[in-house]
Amino acid sequence: MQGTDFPPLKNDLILRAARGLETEHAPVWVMRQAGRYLPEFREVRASHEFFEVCRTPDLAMEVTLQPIRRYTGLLDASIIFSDILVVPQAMGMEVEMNPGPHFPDPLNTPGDISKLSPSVDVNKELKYVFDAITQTRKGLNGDVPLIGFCGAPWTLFSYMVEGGGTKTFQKSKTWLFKYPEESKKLLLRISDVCVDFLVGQAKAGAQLLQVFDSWAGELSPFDFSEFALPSLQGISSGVRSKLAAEGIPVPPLILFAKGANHALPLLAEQGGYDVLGIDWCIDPVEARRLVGDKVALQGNMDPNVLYGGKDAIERTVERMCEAFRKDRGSKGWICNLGHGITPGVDTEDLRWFLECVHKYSRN
Ligand code: 1CP
Repeated sequence: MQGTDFPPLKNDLILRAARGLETEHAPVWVMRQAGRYLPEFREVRASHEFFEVCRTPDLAMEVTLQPIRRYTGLLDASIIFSDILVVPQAMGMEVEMNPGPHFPDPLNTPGDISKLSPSVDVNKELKYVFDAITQTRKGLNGDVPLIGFCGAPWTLFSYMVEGGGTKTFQKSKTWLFKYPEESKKLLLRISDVCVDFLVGQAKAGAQLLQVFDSWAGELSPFDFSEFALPSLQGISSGVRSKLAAEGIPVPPLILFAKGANHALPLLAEQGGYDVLGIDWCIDPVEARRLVGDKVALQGNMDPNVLYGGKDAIERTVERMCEAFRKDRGSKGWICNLGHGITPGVDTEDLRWFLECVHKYSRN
């Protein structure tokens, strides 16, 4: 909990970049950096179920630290090992991981909302995440900051309604268009749980907080404003006010609304986040033009470039660094991929990516 003595932080690059400040080189981390592309991760997973790793602080810490150890001095942040689907679990839904998410009993109609727990005590249901964060923050020994996270309400809503991953979003969109008022109520209910969950993570020791709206790009600009935006604003304002009420400093808030680059001006203006993540479908110069100086940016190399070999990686990183640094030097950019790293990437190719970022983003 807050007040726990943590080792002093030795690398605050990402905290400075998130506040729009100058950094010696762009801080870099990789979404899904603890994952199946790492042999040491697969080894842990061979003898432990996915949610067992999430629920066991020793194991969650171990896999969170794996990429930090392997890429010593090259990664500027860690992200707690967990999943966005722990929130639907805390709300009373059963979720299996085999190997993708599967909900045996999804929300088929608004009548099913009554199956959710009427109120969620995150300090009880998600205590294991808070414990993992506190323990991992100590285990990091101040080497790099620790990021906490949650899924965005629209993305979680789609899993809860579809019962798993989907290509068409047919069921979740049926809800939006057939039951708009019930959908909005459910989205805000998810948002309230996310607020308490992120507040708890900050109190447990998370030094930045990221909201993953992986399916934001499935919504039209109108529907994004109508359905996704209010719950995203609810999260940023709720986290800020609840932490402030307890006299706890608010960590930088990052929003990654994948595929919703059309919403960058709106989110920079009204989202309430310090950093906006961007995917690879927008040029960094254009993204900066759209958001002005209001927020820092995070991104945005296409993760599949990591399959293109060392030359392709170097050329792409050099171009990306030039674009993010154009006219503003090293201010307000956190380097990352434009989405999570995938299981087939060669660990040495990721190392090369990180080395190139250090080289080409240096002042
Ligand atoms: O067998 C395994 O180990 C399963 C693979 C895996 C991993 C490594 C899953 C299942 N989740 C995770 C960890 C995870 N998930 C992290 C850990 C921290 C890190 O980044 O290192 C994080 C941040 C997530 C977040 C997450 N889970 C998102 C948002 C980010 C994104 O990639 O868009 C989403 C959409 C999920 C759902 C999920 N969990 C797992 C899978 C395979 C999926 C996606 C399935 C689908 O495409 O619908």
